[in-house]
Amino acid sequence: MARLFFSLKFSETQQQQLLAYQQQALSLCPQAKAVASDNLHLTLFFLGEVDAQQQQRLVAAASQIDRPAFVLTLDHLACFAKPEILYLAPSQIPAPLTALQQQVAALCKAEGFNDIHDKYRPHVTLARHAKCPPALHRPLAPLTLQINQYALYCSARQDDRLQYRPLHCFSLG
Ligand code: 2AM
Repeated sequence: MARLFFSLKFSETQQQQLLAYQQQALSLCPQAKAVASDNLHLTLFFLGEVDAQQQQRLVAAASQIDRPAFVLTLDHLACFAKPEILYLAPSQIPAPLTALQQQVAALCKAEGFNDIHDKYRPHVTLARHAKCPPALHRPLAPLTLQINQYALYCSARQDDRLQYRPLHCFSLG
């Protein structure tokens, strides 16, 4: 079994761009724990524990998805109280992101996985263990990212470090 999730895949350059936003987030909430730059991602669907056969079927189904690349503009910081995270998010959710997320969620549900949340809220977690005021909502200089790929990721500890590793990448385009 492996702990898996589908997520947009950022390039290394995009992950570096996100670091400037992470610095701003940490200045508001200094005790929070920064997410490592190579772990920065935007979840489409969290699966949890998946066996090898389910994984194969999920990859086969995701390979059939034919969706366009799109532009995503992240423009504000906010936080969830549970889990305690500080995140960067878009004010406007691009229609192609909604369509992609719905299609990915549908294939996961067809395989027997359920949403762990009531409503999908696209966000990039910048820091965890963030005890900040729940009303924290701060506009920032917009960061515009071209999204060309999503991936099935594995979450695992390696050398005592939590790592999100893309197992299969899927092109948008
Ligand atoms: P993330 O913050 O690393 O993207 C399992 O609970 C994971 O699902 C969380 O760690 C979070 O991952 C993601 N998640 C939780 N609630 C969510 C929501 N409302 N919308 C989208 N992703 C969510």
